[in-house]
Amino acid sequence: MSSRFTPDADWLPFHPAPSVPRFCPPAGAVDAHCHVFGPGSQFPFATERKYTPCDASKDQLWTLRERLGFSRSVIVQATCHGADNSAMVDALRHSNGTARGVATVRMGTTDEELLALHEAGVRGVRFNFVKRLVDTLPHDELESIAKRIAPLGWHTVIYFEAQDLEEHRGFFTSLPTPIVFDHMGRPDVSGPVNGGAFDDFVSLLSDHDHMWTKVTCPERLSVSGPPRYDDFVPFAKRLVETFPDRVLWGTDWPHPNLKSHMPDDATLVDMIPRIASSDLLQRKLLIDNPKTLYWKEER
Ligand code: 0GY
Repeated sequence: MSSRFTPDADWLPFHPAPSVPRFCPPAGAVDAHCHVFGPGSQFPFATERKYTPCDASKDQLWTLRERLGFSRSVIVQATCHGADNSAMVDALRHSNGTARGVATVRMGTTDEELLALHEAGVRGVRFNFVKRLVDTLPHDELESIAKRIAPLGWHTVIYFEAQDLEEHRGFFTSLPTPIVFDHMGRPDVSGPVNGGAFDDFVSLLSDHDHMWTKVTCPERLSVSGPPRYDDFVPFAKRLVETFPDRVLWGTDWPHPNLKSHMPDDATLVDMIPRIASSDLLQRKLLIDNPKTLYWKEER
C-alpha cells in the first residue's frame, strides 16, 4: 500500500544499502536510539508535525540492525507521530522482546494507557525542547507527567540544544526520574572540548549521578563532516571516559531532518572504537548501560 503522505521536498531518505561495519559489536549490543516512521498508510503522521518524513518501517529497522551486528533496539517516539505511539508500540509488540520504547505522553494519557505502554515495552517518556520540532509543553505539565511515570520505574529522555541549558537547568534537576539527554545536549563541536560551553553539560552530569547521556549523532553535530566526523570524537570520548556507566549509543536511524548528507550507517558503527577505546567501555556502552534502563529484569 502506498503512503498517503508525501515526504518534504528536501527530505533525504535513509541510506538504501549500508555497508557492513568493520567494527563488530559485542554479542547483545543495543542500538539505543532509533525511530520508526509510519508507514504512513498504516500509522498516519500527526497533524501537528513539523516535518513529513519518508516511511521507515519496523521491518526495515530489523534488517538494518542485523546488517550492523546489533541484537536489540530502543525505539524513540519521533515528533512526526506526535503523542500517538502506535507505530512505535506496534514495532515493540512485533519484536519478540528485542526492542524497548520511549513514548510521548500527554496530561490526558490515562493510567490504563500508561500500563499498556509499559506492558508493550515502553520504559521512558521523551520531553522535547527543540523549537524547530515541537511546540514545547510548559514545565509544570511535564513535571506532572514525570511524577506519574516515576512509579513505573521509567526514565525521562530529554532533547534540548546546548544554548538552552540555562533556561531549563532548574527543570531538569527537579525531575524525579533518571534523565537521559539526547545527542550529548547538542554541543557545538567546532568549539573547545575542554574549557568552553561543553563544560556546563559535563558539570551537570558530574553533579547529578541520575543523569545520563547518549553519545549519538556525529552525522547531525559534526561540522568537519563525513565519513570520519573527526570533530565529534573528542566530545563523545570525554563523556564515555568520564561517565562510563551513564552513556548510551545509537544510530538515530532513519536520521530525521538531515539536510546535507545521509550517512552510510556502517560509518557510524565504525566510530564506536574511536569514542570507547577498550572492550570494557564498549561493553558498558552497548550492553550493560542500556540493560540498566531498558531490560532491568536481566541485571
Ligand atoms: C533525532 C533528532 C531529530 C528529530 C527527532 O523526534 C524527532 O522528530 O528526534 C532532529 O531533527 O534533530 O533524535 O532523531
